[in-house]
Amino acid sequence: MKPRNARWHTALLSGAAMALSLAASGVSAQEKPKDHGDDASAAYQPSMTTLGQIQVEIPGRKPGDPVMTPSEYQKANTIYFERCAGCHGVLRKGATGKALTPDVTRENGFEYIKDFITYGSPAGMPNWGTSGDLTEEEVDMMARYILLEPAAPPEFGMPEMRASWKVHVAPADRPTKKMNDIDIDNLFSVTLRDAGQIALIDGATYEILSVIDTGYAVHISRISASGRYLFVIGRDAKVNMIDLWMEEPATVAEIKVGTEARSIETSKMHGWEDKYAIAGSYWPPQYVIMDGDTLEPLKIKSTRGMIFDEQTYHPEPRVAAILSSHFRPEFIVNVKETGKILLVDYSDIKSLKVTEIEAERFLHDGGLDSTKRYFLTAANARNKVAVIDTKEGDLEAIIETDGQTPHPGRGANINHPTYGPVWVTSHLGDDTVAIIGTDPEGHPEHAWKMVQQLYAMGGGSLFVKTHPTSEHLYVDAPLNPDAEVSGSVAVFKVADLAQEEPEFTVLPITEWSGIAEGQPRVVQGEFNKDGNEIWFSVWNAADLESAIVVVDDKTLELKHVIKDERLVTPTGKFNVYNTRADVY
Ligand code: DHE
Repeated sequence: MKPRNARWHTALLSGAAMALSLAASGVSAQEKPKDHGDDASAAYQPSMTTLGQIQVEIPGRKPGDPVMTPSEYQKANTIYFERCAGCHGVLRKGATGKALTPDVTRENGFEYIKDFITYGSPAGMPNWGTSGDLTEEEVDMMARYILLEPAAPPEFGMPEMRASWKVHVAPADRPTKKMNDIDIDNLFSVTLRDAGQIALIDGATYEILSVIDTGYAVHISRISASGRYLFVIGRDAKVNMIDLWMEEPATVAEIKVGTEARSIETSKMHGWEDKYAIAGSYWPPQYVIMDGDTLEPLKIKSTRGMIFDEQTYHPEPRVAAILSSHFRPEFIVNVKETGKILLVDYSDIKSLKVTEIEAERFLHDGGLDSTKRYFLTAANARNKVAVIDTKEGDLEAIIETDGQTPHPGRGANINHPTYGPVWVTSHLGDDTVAIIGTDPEGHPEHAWKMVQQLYAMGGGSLFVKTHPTSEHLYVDAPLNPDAEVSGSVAVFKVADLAQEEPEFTVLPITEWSGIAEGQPRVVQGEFNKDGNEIWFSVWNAADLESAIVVVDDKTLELKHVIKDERLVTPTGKFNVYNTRADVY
């Protein structure tokens, strides 16, 4: 097979062996049919682990219901929330996967369902039985479970939120000035996923300054506009608010905003800095606006409603990415299953005004363009990117990315030698990288068009990254099945993008980390404040050694390896300055 990018550099690899292995695994194969993904997108589906732990009753029995003991039902329910609800929905009404309500499942019957769970389907249903993920008994149990009415997990409204809300240090008792000598703007908050903690790491000395307990399977960090408060959300919907001015930064307030959540953000509009925080949940489907000093919950809004195009009711549209507008006092809220982007005006939350923009279904992650005026976000299961004008408050464009399952993180903004300012996303399902023009003033003919497609190492990419001072574009591939690909990063030189088939250099990050045990995945590049170095997580199993590898952006050489027994499963890294100022 001819590699798609035959001219890629191997100079930084340990030897020719890796190039051979990449070509042999076909990760960048020119001949690969367009619709043939590398399967990572199918594996990257939400797991509702917290919901799975909730005790549920068997819904009211009807004659002819399959026999299940309460303990079997509970076990099946846990498996369903952890493995199936991400695609088929908590209430089994369908999301990216089909509806599994009893009217549908009973029509198909027990044997059909059992086979389906055992063998999977070409449409994306995994082969849970033949893969060995579920035993024969478990498949049997799951087939009986989905013939019954779905269990409805509890709601989580104001009484539950207030009961979970704790202010550990009241605003009046907090310092009035910074009490430490930390260079806060160059601090990194690092997700220690399986430890349920974050590490605060100094961007200059690489020293772990502290490790702070947070929510379960902690997910992302965001920083208040002033840079003082760090907000962290766990998958169990627990939010920690950490005061970086304290002598030793610590949690000053916490709250649980639901049962399952993924996103948190804070108000950034001039005049509203640090005033509010917002968190979005997968279950219940809602978002909550909180006081920016204390996390007191002020306003909860449900996202249940009509799917934008069909105008049919969806009972559980999950809240995905939330960003803060720099042009209006608004939060930008992605509602996944209804395909709506909400502009939530926080200037008067008693008379809350929400602009509801029809975009595309299955909205996931996204970020701002270099002017911070436009929000570009992936409707990932539809292979599209929606663009919102945050100044005018309307939809600017919907663009096909010509790849499978775009996953930009917040994307990367580069100044393209041919097309001017552009925004970039890679894909989970194949090796393509889509470059989209973002400059309607200076380059109107290229604006909101996919102007170029690159081919990187392979599918399974989650994040791209650059910095205004960098001349490079970095593309990871942590979910690629090939260990050498998932342990490396591809780097394109921005100047080379003028060529028809730009080369990329491969950085063997895992090899540089010196970790030989396990199959660590290299994930999410994050620049330091000055933009002269980029950090990558070498994400290993929880009981094995992980690391953070620091790369010199000018030379593309290894600069430093951070290793410490407290660095358990590091994944996302959030540089305070870049995160608060939306620099990426
Ligand atoms: Fe994430 C961002 C959801 C799995 C690391 N992830 C996001 C966002 C959403 C999301 C909605 C955007 C938040 C925002 O901007 O407000 N993530 C999900 C899932 O539903 C999914 C697929 C499965 C799940 O059950 O959670 C999932 N995510 C993962 C991981 O497995 C990753 C790789 C490792 C981890 O720590 O869990 C992971 N997600 C991240 C990171 C970001 C993120 C690092 C922020 C990127 C950024 O640059 O802003």
